[in-house]
Amino acid sequence: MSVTTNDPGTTASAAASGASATERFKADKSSAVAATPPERVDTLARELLEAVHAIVRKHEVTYDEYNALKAWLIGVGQDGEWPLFLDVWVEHVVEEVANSSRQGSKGTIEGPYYVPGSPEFTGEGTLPMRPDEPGTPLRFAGHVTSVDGTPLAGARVEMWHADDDGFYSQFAPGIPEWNLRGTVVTDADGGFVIHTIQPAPYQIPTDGSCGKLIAAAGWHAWRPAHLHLKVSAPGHQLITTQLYFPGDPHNDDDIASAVKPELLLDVQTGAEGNQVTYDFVLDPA
Ligand code: MBD
Ligand code: FE
Repeated sequence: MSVTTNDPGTTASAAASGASATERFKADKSSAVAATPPERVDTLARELLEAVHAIVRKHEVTYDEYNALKAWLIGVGQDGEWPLFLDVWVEHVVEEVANSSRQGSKGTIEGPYYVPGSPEFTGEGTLPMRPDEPGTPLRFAGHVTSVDGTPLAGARVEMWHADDDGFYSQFAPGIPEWNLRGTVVTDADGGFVIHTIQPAPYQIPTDGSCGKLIAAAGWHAWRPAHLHLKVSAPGHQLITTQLYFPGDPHNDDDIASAVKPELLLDVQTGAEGNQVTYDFVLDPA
C-alpha cells in the first residue's frame, strides 16, 4: 500500500514528500469537512478573515507583500505542503485545546507522516528495519494502564519514526514500505518492549514552500529527534504523542512547538545500545 514510488537513488524532495503527505491525508482524514455546521464555518472563517484584515491594517501591508503572499500560497498547494505547513505551525494549538481536560499521559501533535496499519507483534518485537539500518540501537519498554492504575492488556502501541538520516518510510524515496513503523500489542500485564534504532534530528524539507518561508523569515527548519506514538485500548481515549531525547539542541526551539517537559525520555546509554522505559496512562473514553 505504498503511497510513493520508492525509487532507489532518488533523493528526498519537498514536492515528493509533500505529495505523499497530501495523498495520505486525502485517503484517511479529509471527510471531516462536510460535517462542520454552517454557523461554525461562519464564525471561524469570519474571525480568521478579520484577524487577517487587522494584520493588513496594523502593518500597512503593501500590494507587493500581498502578491508575495498569493504566490507563496499557490506554491504551498503545488508542493503538496499544506499538511506540513498546518502540522508544523498550527496543530500544536489544536492538540492543546482537544486534550486540555485529559488526566492521563500527555499527548502532542501527530504531524504529517503517520500511516495506519503497520506490522503488528505481541509483547516484544523489533520494528521492521533494513539489515544494515544505521543508528544506535534503542530498547523502548513500558506499561499501559488506565488512570485508575488497571493494567491494560491488549492495548495497541503504534510507533513510527525517522531513520538515522531523518527520513520517514513512505514519504522519502528508497526506503522499504514499513521501515521503522510497527504496532506492539501489550501482554497480560499491559507491558510491551519495542526494539528499534534512535532517530536523528529532523529538518523539515527546505526546498519547498515551507522552506522558502523559513528562509525568508530567517527561522530554522529543525525538529528535535523524536519517536511518534499512538496508544489505544478499548474503552479508552487514544493518545497521539511524541517522545524526545535529553540533550537535543532543538528540544527548546522545535519549529513545530510540540515538545513538553513530560515528553522527555530518561535514556540509559550502554555498550549494547540505549534503553528507556516510558509508561502510558489512558483516560476512559
Ligand atoms: C515531522 O516529522 C513531524 O513530526 C512534524 C510534526 C512535522 C514535520 C515533520
Ligand atoms: Fe516526525
